[in-house]
Amino acid sequence: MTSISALPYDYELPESGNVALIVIDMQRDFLEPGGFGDALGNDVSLLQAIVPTLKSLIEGFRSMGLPVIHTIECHQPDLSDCPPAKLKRGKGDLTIGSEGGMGRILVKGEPGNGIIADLAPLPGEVVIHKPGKGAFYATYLDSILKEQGITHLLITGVTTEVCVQTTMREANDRGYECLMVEDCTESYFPEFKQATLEMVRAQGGIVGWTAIAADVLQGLEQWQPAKALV
Ligand code: C5J
Repeated sequence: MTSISALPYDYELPESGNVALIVIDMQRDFLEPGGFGDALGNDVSLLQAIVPTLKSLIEGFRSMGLPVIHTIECHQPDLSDCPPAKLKRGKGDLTIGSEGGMGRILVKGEPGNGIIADLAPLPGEVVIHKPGKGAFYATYLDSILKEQGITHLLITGVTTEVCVQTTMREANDRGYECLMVEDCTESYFPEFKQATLEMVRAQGGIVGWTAIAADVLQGLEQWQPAKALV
């Protein structure tokens, strides 16, 4: 059995079944100056800091031929898929659908809704457009994972305590073995990130595991040849 050095204990890689990297919402509006996150007064440099490590992890997956799945939080231009409760949340000047620095906020196809250039999906990689915080709600993600025999999810992206954690909890309830990659996820609130990591792995890994990217890559590199022998 090959495993990744993780908390609260080693994360075992499957003998049959596959592993996918999930990259949550690395969108221009959350990460770039002049975007939605910035306009709300957040320090986007906190989120930008994970980009080099996440890029290396994505490249590692690609070089091993393992699936990389991206998500984008977005809504249809007529906002028909945005529940009123989500639409009216925040009470700020900028809400979903209003004109921001990079087009309409969280609207599919707008410049700010795209994934940042450094982490652009390659042709053929799955991109899930999700109207909720969790990537399973109102999407085909579960069917895609099942079709590809994926049982283990390594979860990254932004923001840790919102869309990343929600997706990990949804996945855990559906029976996927989930690990959050500590240095490939970030929050505008560092204390929320820390709390999320701790709550995920509390009580013997009640939601799953956490590990750093270097340990993830090391485990996967050992797993690939072992899996080829199975
Ligand atoms: C938020 C996200 N925070 N991707 N979205 O609204 O976490």
